[in-house]
Amino acid sequence: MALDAETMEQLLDTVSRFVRDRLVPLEFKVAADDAIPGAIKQEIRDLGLFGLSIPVEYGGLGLSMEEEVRVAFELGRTSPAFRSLIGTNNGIGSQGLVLDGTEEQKRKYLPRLATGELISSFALTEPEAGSDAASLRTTARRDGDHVVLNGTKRFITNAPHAGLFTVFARTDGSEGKISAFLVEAGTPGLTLGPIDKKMGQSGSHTCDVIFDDCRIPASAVLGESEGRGFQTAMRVLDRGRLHISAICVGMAERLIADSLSYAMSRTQFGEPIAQFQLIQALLADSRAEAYAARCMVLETARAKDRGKSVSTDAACCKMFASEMVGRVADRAVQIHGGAGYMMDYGIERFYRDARLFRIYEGTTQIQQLVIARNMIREAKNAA
Ligand code: COS
Repeated sequence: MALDAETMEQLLDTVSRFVRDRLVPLEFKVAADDAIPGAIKQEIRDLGLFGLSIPVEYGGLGLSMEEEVRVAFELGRTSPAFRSLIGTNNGIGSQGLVLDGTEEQKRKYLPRLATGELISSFALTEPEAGSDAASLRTTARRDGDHVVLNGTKRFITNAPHAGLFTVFARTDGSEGKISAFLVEAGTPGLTLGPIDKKMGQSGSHTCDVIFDDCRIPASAVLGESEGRGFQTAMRVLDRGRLHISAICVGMAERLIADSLSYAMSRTQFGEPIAQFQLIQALLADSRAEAYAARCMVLETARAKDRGKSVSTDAACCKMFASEMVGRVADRAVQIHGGAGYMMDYGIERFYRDARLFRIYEGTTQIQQLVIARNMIREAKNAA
């Protein structure tokens, strides 16, 4: 544990109150404006939420995985756009640096990521390389003391706001293996596409990142050596998948609370609908599934903190929790009936927002593949 029990409880209490009192009341506005108010961004910075997972020596809170997922349970209880704002700095945008960056690279960027002064993005996905991340085509050609990047990255979360990109590209100096590069916004040859129009998660932004003869110093390769980028990406995703799972749990718990409260106040056939067993079944199924996901996430986070490799279990969590919140959101719409379908109640917004969880940081099908492949490998190793 990074924090003592009392400090951790205080942090959870602060985040929980911040979510309830400051963020939840803004959900409709953020969705309508497709933007998080500047004052709220500053409050999020002041709370230290950009640096949850960044080590203390670089200005972050340095939370353990268990502590991080417990904070994520709280953050999940509101529109995911708020979480997305801090998501890349805590997850896929910073963890490559934390895991594999040189000391100089960490000192240069992590303190500003921890405060939220700098936003980071993880540029892996391409138009032709989504689930098959290893087939990416962006190239990194060595030219003296420089590297020249060419290619297009797609659906890159927070790219419109990012000051730093971790870019995955195929290097000629490492027999076509993938390397990760730290590229700053404003570098000539780096341009952004228009902001994508999405099904949900308004207030969180993605866009293409285009490299056209973008020259960066050769020292911008993440870590000491070329050719290790794919492993870095996979390790970053192992961690990110746990964080996303915890967000799914938080959202499910929020939807269950809203559904219960609606079912207890909405009267039909002369009784609150919560009295009807068919509604009770919907509530109970959601509660049991959310509880199962919470337990899985905590158990896997604790195992990671003990130093265990959790690639398989993190994939199990991501698969189960993201599918679970999809079912819970669907039941929440059903319990709310016509009101669940109307924009004024906000439930349909969560239903759309939740859909992304089964897709990003590895689709459900990719999690299945990771789980089964690891099972087969372990069985072969044990034989
Ligand atoms: N940790 C460390 N290294 C890992 C790893 C992990 N969790 N998973 C794989 N690797 C390593 C392997 O050990 C292998 O290393 P060597 O080349 O040294 O042997 C290398 O990475 C390639 O692994 P593998 O052969 O399994 O790669 P594949 O291309 O067959 O498939 C999947 C890998 C499908 C699992 C990967 O492409 C993936 O996760 N895809 C989804 C991508 C994703 O989540 N995209 C979302 C974008 S970010 S929002």
